[in-house]
Amino acid sequence: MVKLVEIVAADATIDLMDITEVAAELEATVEAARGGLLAIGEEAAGRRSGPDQWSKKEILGHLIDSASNNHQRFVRLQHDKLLVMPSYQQVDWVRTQNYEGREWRELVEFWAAYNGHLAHVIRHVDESAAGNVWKTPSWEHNLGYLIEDYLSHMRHHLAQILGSSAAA
Ligand code: NI
Repeated sequence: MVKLVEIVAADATIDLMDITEVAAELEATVEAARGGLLAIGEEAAGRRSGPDQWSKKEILGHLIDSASNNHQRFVRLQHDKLLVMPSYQQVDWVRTQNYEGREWRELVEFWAAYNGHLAHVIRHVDESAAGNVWKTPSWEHNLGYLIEDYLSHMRHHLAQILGSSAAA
């Protein structure tokens, strides 16, 4: 497989993997986390540690939002070299969808299934599109970076939910 090394040179702060490896790592991360997530009880999943803190349900909701927003990026950036898009207001997304009102188990299974599809999408990405750019009012990154950053971001939040060792 073609390495992303050249095409993400402008986004050089990340560890570079090839696209197939990212897809496999994504699947492995979801598989490793799923059991631990399901072991968390409904009450614990909905508890906030402070008024401005997300509950576990809301953090996982934020990961579902990340999946849906990045799904758009991963597909659309294979059709256009440059997309100028509105910003994604992540706190508003979580609040508006009332993730507190969903059952924890349903959120976990939805998150896992959605990521199964995203791994499939990533595995079939047209690598000639990896340098195509998503531009918002506050940042711009290419597709190769966005794919790797998607996985890093997921691991960061899984560590918040499960404890740092469980999602490493
Ligand atoms: Ni986040």
